[in-house]
Amino acid sequence: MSNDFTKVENPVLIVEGKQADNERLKAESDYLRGTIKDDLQDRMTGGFTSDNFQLIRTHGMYQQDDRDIRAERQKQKLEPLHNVMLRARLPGGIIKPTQWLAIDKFADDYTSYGSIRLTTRQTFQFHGVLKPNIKLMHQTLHSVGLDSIATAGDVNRNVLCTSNPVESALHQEAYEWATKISEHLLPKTRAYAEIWLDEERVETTEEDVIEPILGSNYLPRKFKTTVVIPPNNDIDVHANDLNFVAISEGGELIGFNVLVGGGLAMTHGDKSTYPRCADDFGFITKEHALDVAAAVVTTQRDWGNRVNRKNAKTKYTIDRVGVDTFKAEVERRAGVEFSESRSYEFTHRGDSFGWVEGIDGKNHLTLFIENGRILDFDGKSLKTGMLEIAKIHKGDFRLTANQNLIVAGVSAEDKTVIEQLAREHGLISDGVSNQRKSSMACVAFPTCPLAMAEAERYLPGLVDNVETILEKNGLKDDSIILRVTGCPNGCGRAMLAEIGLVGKGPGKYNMYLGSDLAGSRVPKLYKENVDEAAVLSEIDALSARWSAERNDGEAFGDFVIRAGIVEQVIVSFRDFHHA
Ligand code: SRM
Ligand code: SF4
Repeated sequence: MSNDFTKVENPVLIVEGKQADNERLKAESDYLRGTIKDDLQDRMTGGFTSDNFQLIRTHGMYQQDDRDIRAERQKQKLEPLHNVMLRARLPGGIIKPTQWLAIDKFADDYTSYGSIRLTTRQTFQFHGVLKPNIKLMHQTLHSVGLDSIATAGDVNRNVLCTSNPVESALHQEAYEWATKISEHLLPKTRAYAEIWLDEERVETTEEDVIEPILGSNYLPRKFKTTVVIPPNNDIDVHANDLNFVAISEGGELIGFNVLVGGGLAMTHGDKSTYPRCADDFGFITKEHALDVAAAVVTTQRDWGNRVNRKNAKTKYTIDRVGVDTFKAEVERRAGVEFSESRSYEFTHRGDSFGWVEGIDGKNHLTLFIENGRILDFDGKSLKTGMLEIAKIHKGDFRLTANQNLIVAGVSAEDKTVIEQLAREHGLISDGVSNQRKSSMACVAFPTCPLAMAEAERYLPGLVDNVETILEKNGLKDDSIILRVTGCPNGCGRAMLAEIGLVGKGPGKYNMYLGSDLAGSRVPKLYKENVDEAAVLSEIDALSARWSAERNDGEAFGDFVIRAGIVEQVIVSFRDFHHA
């Protein structure tokens, strides 16, 4: 078989109708340039106008304003205090100490929140960068070998890789694949370099194919890819469009099982939207990874719904055309046949905190960073601590997909001083409960324009209360995977939690129960539109039953299903009903 990425117009598989406005703006954008360059010079507004508001996303930025002060500014007849959030591209989450020094300084000097925010997709965000400083931000990143290309918008996003610090050779190879896949699927337009780095434009002719993989209209919707090393599903495969599950023999990578079509977002009240687990297409040897990645992306590019953005992601395309049809098209385009899936098992998610020694003899320290927010708090100078570590650290840092950070590759002689710095600055504190370490929230207020309820700012206090409840119910050292997202877009991956709280309105959440430790199933709606008092009283009652009735070692999510508290949802996502 030979590979063939050319577009196949199969009318049956293309959704007819008036295309979404985003399709027009991508088509008219001159390969993501728009008029961003001119807009940057316009100081009458702190924001970006018309299509540029969307187009800057493909350069890794979102226009935002601080929602805490929005009403006050409106009263004063001022425009919202526009600024941008930047999300860096960091395949596999690896960042060098020298790079850290640069981003630390930029966060201090040019962001209004002064923080570095680690995300659920292994990278960092700056919040609150004003228009006059945006170009400098990209140039600063570029000067240390970083960029923010394609971390947002209708493209393939930052490629994740399991942060496995122990099996160094396997991790290294998986990480290299994550980097190669990221590069392979990146937009090829020079728009980013021209706008932010002042690169001269090289004129092209009509015959030149600028975007051989993404196409001139890019993808119908965002697209997410991972490389995962079982047994740790720390990157949550089922949140992603395309996953390469590393299959190894004797510690050596031989290939990947390919899982396609995961995604978590939904819209309250719209039953055509739902979370969905990815389907296993089968095994490929590793040399086919790039062709298969391109084949999945181009199939989604050509068959994805460009009429209704709410149903545009790969998960909906697969449900519409059928898994077998989608898979056969991927095989045809890649010139590869999937063989039977190799066996593997995910047993857990999340990070293991503290020191571990890798098989290469190096030491790795995983730090718990609550909500991924690196900032100097009262009594916990996390940002200064990270800066001090970066000044002396000779290895690298690895951001995890759970908003935490690994100080990786520490020699035996540097262990003591690094641990001392981490303790001095509150980056290690012995009193953090297992429950806190198993809890996660998305950003939400004040920066996220889509937030319906608090998440990051709400989580610490919520966990205080849950800790008290668990202790009362004899579960002090136990934990429940608890995740909060401020709206049903699901950035904190509540739809893969044992208890997922999904924002419905101020102080109100839908409560979902029943994912498992490995993250192999989506939880089910249990209570709708509940406030904190109701959430806590439910957690009290449910955890008391779990404590009294659980089988030996039975996790909370498994218990609620066995006890009939909620039904199990595994594969039938078209039957996933929500309010
Ligand atoms: Fe997300 C939009 C933050 C991971 C699904 N997400 C947003 C925006 C940019 C709001 C917006 O569109 O204006 C949020 C910015 C908040 C802020 O102020 O920083 C936002 N998403 C985040 C982050 C920072 C949450 C965090 O606390 O870490 C994560 C950044 C990831 C990264 O580094 O790339 C983040 N977002 C996710 C995930 C989880 C994942 O991928 O593992 C999901 C669910 C998985 C999925 O895609 O199905 C997710 N975000 C969304 C969606 C819904 C997409 C959809 O399919 O409909 C939106 C809204 C949209 O795209 O229209 C969204
Ligand atoms: Fe914002 Fe909603 Fe994502 Fe939270 S889940 S960051 S509220 S878009």
